[in-house]
Amino acid sequence: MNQQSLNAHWMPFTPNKGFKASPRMLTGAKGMYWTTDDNRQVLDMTAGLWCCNAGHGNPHIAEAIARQARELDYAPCFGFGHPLAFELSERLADLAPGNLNKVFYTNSGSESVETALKMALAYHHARGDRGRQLFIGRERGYHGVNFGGISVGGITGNYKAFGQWLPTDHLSHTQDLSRNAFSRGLPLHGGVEMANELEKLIHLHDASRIAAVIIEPITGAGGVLPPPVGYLKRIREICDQHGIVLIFDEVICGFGRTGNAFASQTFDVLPDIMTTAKGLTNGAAPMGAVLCGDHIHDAVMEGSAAGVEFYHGYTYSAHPLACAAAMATMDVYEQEGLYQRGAANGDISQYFEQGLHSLKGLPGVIDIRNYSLIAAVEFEAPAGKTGSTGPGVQTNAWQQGLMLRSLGDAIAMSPPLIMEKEHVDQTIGILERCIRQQFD
Ligand code: PXG
Repeated sequence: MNQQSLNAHWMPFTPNKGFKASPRMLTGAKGMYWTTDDNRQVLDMTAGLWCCNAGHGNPHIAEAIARQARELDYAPCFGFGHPLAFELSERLADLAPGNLNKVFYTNSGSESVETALKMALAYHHARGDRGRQLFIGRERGYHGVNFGGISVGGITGNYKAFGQWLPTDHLSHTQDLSRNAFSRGLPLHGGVEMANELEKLIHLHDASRIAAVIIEPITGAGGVLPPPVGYLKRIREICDQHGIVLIFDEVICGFGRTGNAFASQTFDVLPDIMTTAKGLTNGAAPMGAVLCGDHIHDAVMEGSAAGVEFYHGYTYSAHPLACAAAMATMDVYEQEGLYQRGAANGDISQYFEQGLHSLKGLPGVIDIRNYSLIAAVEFEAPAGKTGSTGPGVQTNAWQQGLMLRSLGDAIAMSPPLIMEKEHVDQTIGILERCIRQQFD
């Protein structure tokens, strides 16, 4: 590709000048591997952007999308329906835990988050509890890039140029290297104590003003931080005591990443509202879904005047092609046993964990953390704190045939759930070399 043809595309979350000076082009993908424009095979340890949980190029998913495009390419979803949207909703409700039985469709994780925040407000509003307008997020939380999401999110770069326009406060993040560095699985220390910080925020703001707490069960883009033991349960208890809606953002955790369909099942904590996207269609079509408890839905239905009950929706909500992709994706997850494949105590997760922790002691490595099939290796920050160390390792790994995700001074991995031991071996071999090359 010549330089001219690279100019028009303003790329998202990308150092555009750097990319255009040295492009990294993906031209194909199959199973665990990308094909590049210079015909290399690169191992995908990121499942794209945490979304291709069944690996790439699954024929069942591809055929379902093609078939649907021929049969019903588009259907308006305001005041009209198409059968697949209802079938998919029933299937998702069956898959989800507890009373998360109502499904609202979006086109992305960011839109799922906005939808969930609005659902929480609509719920309180419908019940006459209209003072509840404030949201509690968490430092290092990533909830997409729309204005609600960047307000409840806790990643400075995402809002410093744009502001945080919703009334919010934030819990502290849960990383504690002094006590929990090199944890295998959930960190053991500080869970309940960290969750109790929510009580302080409630005391400060008053429960009558707080609509919802939104957190990722495992912080993803903020650095992969599995919750310390007891943390999520304690957050749930405190929300219950104070009538606060609990939203789990499962955009990354959902669809098998933690060894169950959803992390709320893995950690046995039921939220009132759950956001999903990414793995819902294996990344093959843009789609998100918000699942809410019957109590949330019913309160809005009962508390609204005749007519539209929830003034919200997208032109492409429940898009037929996305619904077809999601149905086919769930067939694949079920048939290949992928929801459970990454169980924390399962074969492949254990092998991955052992491989990762064998990197302990390498120069520059200050933490390794993992849960099920999500992991991060963290490096010393660069001297003088200019720039970060993750991008160097990521670039070097890419050149050596491995795609990782760099997150500040860490690199993250969230492989497709079809990963085999040979892929772990390949990853650890390249990663070790890259770490030595960067820090020795
Ligand atoms: N919530 C969570 C928990 C996410 O991880 C979103 C919402 C937003 O989803 P959309 O589909 O609007 O992008 C995400 C997205 C990274 C990275 O740096 C992570 C995400 C997206 C892009 C990059 O690893 N997560």
